[in-house]
Amino acid sequence: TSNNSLPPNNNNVTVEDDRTGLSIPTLKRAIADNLFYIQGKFPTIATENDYYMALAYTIRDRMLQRWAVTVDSYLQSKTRVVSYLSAEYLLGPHLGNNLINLGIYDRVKQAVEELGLDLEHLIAQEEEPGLGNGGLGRLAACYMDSLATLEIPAIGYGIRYEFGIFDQEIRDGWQVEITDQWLRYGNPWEIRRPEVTYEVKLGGHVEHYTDSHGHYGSNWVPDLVVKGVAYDTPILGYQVNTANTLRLWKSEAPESFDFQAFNVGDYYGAVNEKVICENISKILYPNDEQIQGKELRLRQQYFFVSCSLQDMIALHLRRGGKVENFYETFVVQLNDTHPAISVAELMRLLLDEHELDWETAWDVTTRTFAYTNHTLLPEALEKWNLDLFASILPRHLEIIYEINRRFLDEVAIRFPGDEGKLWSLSLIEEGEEKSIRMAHLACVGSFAINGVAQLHSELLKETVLKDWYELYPEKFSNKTNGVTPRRWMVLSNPRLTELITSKIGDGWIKNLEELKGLEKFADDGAFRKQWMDVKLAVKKDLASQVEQQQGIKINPESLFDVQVKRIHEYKRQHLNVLHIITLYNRLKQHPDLDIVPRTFIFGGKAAPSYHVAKLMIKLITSVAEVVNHDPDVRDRIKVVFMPDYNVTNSQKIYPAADLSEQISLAGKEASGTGNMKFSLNGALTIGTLDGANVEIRECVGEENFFLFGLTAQEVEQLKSSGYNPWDYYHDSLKQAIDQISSGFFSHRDGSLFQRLVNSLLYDDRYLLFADYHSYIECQDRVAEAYRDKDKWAKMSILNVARMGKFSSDRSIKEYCEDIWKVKPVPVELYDLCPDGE
Ligand code: H2P
Repeated sequence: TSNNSLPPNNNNVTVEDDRTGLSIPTLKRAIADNLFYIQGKFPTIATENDYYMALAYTIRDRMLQRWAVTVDSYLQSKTRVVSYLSAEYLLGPHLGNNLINLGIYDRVKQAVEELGLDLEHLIAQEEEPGLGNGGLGRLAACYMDSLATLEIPAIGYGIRYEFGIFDQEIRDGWQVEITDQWLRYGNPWEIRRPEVTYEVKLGGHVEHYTDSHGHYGSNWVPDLVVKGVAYDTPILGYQVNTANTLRLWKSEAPESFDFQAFNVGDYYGAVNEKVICENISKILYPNDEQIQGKELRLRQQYFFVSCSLQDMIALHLRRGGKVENFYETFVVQLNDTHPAISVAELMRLLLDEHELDWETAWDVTTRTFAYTNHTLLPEALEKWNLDLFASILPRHLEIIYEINRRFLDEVAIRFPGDEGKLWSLSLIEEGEEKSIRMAHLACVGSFAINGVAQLHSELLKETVLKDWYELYPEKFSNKTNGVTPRRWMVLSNPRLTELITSKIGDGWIKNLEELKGLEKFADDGAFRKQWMDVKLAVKKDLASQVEQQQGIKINPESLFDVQVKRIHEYKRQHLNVLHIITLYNRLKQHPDLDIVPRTFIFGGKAAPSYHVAKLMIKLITSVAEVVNHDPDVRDRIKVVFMPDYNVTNSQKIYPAADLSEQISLAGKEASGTGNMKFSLNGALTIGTLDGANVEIRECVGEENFFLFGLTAQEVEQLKSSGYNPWDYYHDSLKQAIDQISSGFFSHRDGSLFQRLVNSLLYDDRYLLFADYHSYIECQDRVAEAYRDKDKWAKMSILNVARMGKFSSDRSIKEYCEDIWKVKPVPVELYDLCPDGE
């Protein structure tokens, strides 16, 4: 790969550096070079993955100067840095996104082609880091993209799980979980920083002492110390120099301790402890019902929080800051309560390690944190059993007691004689089993609290955080979620990106409001046709993928009706199934009925121990089997369950959808972000007035949105007046339910779905029956609308044109202005090691 005829080194000729150059020959040479010198392979024996790795290193090289300069400039500057603390990051593959953000997608495609390779195949080689469960982790990833694009000094902290969210296979219609070995072939995007390590204590007891100056102090004597090692990944902004850092912690055993064990001759004991240490960052916990009481999860949360806060303090001191001014360097956003232990940990670090007094430490702490809530479901609010907590974090328990004591004094002054208030606001839940309420810890320790959509933020103030709102109304605000148009349009839907750009230029990629410019083409017949041609082409791609992977033939001209998200009863995938069965029964009754052909597409994972969710998957696949094979249906309906729904797969699904199913029970979905991705890609929404659906409908116009179902308020009324599912159990709903319970879809096995059916008949917490008729009626309107393709095209164009609000850039700007008080700091590239140094 050497170049024998180097141009003469005079000032008229630029010699491109093989690690930074962007010309096609240089890129080709760099790829070949990395293939040989990093992968150790000749082209003749290289696998596609070898080429992917060679390309990934080639691209990483081209990011490094931006990254190093960005980090350096934050250290030099005095401006505040946003620290995003999240136990989950659902990043999706990096390669394609980095090419887009560097603005070199096309030239790299050409270089790769000239080497006889296909860029899309190489991109598909990447194993995505599935370090999250769903929307919450994906939101963190979109926010990292926007922070960098908006040139905001920021760092994301999290856990480098060795195993991310499980891979899902479908066997005999059931979900089977497979360990996600995403690091199997190495990860070219991360850099291990062995010098950036912190010790984290666990367990043991606390000793109190008074020193010679009469100062009272606490000494935490742990029974285990683990080491956190930083792994850094650059997060590039879109066509800016900023490359922020995502710093993920891996747990390891401290070097010291093998020796101790050797001294006492306990070799196996030492190995065992090493395993215990390494286990902490081993695996991402699925979003299970029974997450509470999982000791390892508490250790994980504390582990990453402690490493991150120690790191921030170290960086702050390195910038020359004083510890009592910590909040001037960092503002820390808590992504849900997973990192809420931060409040007690920062107090501990300030009190015990940096010897601040309580008042100063508390002042610093409460100027540092802000908390985002992501759910109203009471069962999802984290609580830790007090004894469990005490056994892992004895010092933090003391600190929490002290925070609580002082806080409750304040409450008692505000609400004299109101025992109920003390009880409901306390950080400790009393009762048979005492526990620590992590949301309360987050609320008391944060200067700002926000929900993730208007409705959600309102409901927070009326329900789960009502007493907190009463106490601290000024802390509350709303920050409606958003998604990054770079991944969710430019990367995943190049055809639509090109069409839009041909009409309004490419400014919308950074300023999504510019999509408004499309409105004036909504009545242009030729444009509508182009629009629908793009949609059809994308649908054909998905159809051939489905046929290839599952052998199911689907009609690209049919209405693609899609529901992809975690499987959960409140999200009501089974309501969608009831509609499918209803349509099927209509066809059986009137075989020649003229219906709009539909393809129902599902995707999503069920938490491994959430049995009803797994049964919902089995119901979908069982109904699919019957419907897809019944000759009377004549291919007018098809049902597809796409296995292993993840970021990679979803990038192919959103662009192909005609109809977006956002059918959660009103008041249950905090925001949703899939709803935004669909609408941005031209799907129309059928949805309830829940989460961000409300705002999407406001923006796109009610005439361009299919609304059904009870409102959150009506849900509450109906529930308090005594809801009875049997009141709705008649006609087509009864027929559908009876078929499920008679075994019609399960080879006459009437017991298979009994648990699911009973949960509906005898409880129906999520009011499927109450919303059923409204849903079916609305679906009929959808079908009628789809018959008029031209009108549909107009509605679809208007949906896209009016989605400008839902960029994560807008969300991040709001966080910056209202909560973080930070401004963009453009990064200027400079030579970090000029010649001769
Ligand atoms: C959750 C909420 C969504 C919200 C998302 C991000 C926890 O995601 O339920 O309504 O949009 O956080 O704020 P999910 O259900 O997808 O896991």
